[in-house]
Amino acid sequence: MRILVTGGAGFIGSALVRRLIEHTDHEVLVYDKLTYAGVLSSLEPVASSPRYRFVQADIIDAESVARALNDFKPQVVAHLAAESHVDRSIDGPGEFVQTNVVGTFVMLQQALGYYRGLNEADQACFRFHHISTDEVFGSLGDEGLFTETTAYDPRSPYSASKAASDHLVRAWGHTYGLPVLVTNCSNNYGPYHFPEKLIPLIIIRALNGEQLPVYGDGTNVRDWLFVDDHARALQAVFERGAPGETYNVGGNAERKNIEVVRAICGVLDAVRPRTDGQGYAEQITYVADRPGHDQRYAIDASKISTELGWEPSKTFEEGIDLTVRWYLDNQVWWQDILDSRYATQRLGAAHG
Ligand code: NAD
Ligand code: TDX
Repeated sequence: MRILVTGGAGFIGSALVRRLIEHTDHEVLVYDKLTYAGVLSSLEPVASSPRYRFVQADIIDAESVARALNDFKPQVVAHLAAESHVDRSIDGPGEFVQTNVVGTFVMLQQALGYYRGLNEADQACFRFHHISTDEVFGSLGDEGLFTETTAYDPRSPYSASKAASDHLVRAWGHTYGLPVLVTNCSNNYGPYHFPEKLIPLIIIRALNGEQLPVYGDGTNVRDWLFVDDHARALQAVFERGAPGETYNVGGNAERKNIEVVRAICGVLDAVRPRTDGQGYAEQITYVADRPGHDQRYAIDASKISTELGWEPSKTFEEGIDLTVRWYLDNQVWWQDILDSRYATQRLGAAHG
């Protein structure tokens, strides 16, 4: 198949593209604006493949989107391009509305025009797969899980913009008959994760001898999924998922933030001990909470398991060990980001 991946230079998009080029016969066109979060070196492992192409463009630019669709003629649009960081959405929500809401609207309109121009057989194969988040469901207490029918209750500018885009995608399915798929996934982690997010930020700051900032009391819970498992889920959904359906994707790996930070410190203590004999946990510092900080997210992933046979392959302990070792072995990848784009400073705290 030919698969157009928006946001393919990002964390999850690049994992999907590396998987599709390395483990399938599919052809891939990455469509990416290369914002601060777009990192071309994440695609270096597949850049020389004849089945891989790249175009630098904005999803808000309807003409560029139409050109990419008509030139590449994809069977699948995997739409991952988004502003993705909750803290940045607190500081500057406008970009989130532009890219996540208006950008998704442009993608839908252009995909619909392209779809209508296909013959019947090609229409039957076409899928518009929208990649979204569990944050649209809001925040859980100690009990319960998000299912595909949980009511939407987004609470941050980021999750509100993703919720809006999910609604647009489903509306284009119901109203215009565009064959859409939606996936809502929990927190991803793994190699090539941009250093603004908790796990890479903690690894890098630990290695640099800096404080490890834990928001609030560190009891907030996230359900962690290794990014390659998410890429495998996305492939299962656009290859075998039923049009119009939503699938929740999660890692069955709920951890409090403080447990995540301590787990990273534990791996580092074993693999790269501090030279002064102290443990990395000495660097943990509780800091002012994120404004509107959601307490707990947790996914019930039984639908994708039962219907498409997908399961996460890694435990959190295996995944975090692998991830810490990847950051130790790939300092060139993240040092370049620290030097040129973002140096792990606090974001999103000013409005608390
Ligand atoms: P990311 O921030 O790492 O990457 C986003 C990519 O989109 C970047 O390459 C960026 O250059 C590109 N992009 C941004 N604005 C664009 C625009 N206007 N036009 C074209 N390209 C643009 O994000 P990620 O963590 O890889 O997330 C990918 C998708 O998955 C997002 O839609 C996000 O909401 C969703 N998601 C993320 C997670 C997570 O834990 N990271 C979990 C669930 C869902
Ligand atoms: O320095 C930090 N200290 C800290 O305690 C950072 C950056 C975060 N945190 C906390 C906030 C969250 O409770 O750690 C948790 C994880 O934070 P992030 O890595 O910013 O992720 P989160 O806000 O949970 O959102 C992520 O998962 C869902 C992605 O960024 C989203 O794109 C995805 O939709």
